[in-house]
Amino acid sequence: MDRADPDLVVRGVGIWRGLVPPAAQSALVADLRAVAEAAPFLRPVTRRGQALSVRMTSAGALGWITDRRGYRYEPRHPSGAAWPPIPDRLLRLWAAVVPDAPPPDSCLVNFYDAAARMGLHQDCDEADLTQPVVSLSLGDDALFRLGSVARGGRTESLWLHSGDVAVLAGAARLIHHGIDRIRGGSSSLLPEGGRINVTLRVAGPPR
Ligand code: MD3
Ligand code: FE
Repeated sequence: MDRADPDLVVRGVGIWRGLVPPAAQSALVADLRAVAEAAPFLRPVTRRGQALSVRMTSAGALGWITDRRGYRYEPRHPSGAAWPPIPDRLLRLWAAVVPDAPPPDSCLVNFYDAAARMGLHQDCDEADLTQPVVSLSLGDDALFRLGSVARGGRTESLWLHSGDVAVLAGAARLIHHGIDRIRGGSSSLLPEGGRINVTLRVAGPPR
């Protein structure tokens, strides 16, 4: 897991194709199962009460939550338990792709079934928006859409596959992005199918 340059750069987003090899993908799925056992997947709702189609949980000091009170980072799962620690394998992935960044304090785990989507949005709930975000795709292929920092305008789409890693840094950190579609049955990594996306972030204030 050590390739200095991304395979492609789309609108400033660096993408490493298959950076995580199949055996490591399986090990990561086992790590994430343990995370979900300690912090069960949630079906989040927006402030307006709209259910997201993506199920979510987190690891690390802070987990991203949305409910009737809105979007935010919280130190605990709604059960009241602290989020489990970020798996070491993911901390090593972060260090390999963003060696100059401080360690991540948040690991958001998104689960998509074949019908799930994520609308175009910006990630701006983190305290320091100059810190990078690292994303890892596992399982079924996903059609990823990239817009601009400003709202509106043209967008560009590409498929993400299991083992692909995206790094969102610099000007690309505030770009609009979303997931339009999951190609059900395209991967056998997850026995029940679907896709997991893991995003590692520095969410809290500098410490
Ligand atoms: C571009 N997740 O969790 S990952 C999210 O596949 C999120 O689950 C999507 O958007 C997913 O917020 C996309 C790729 C990604 C993640 C963060 C970004 C792209 C990004 C932040 C800034 C720009
Ligand atoms: Fe996002």
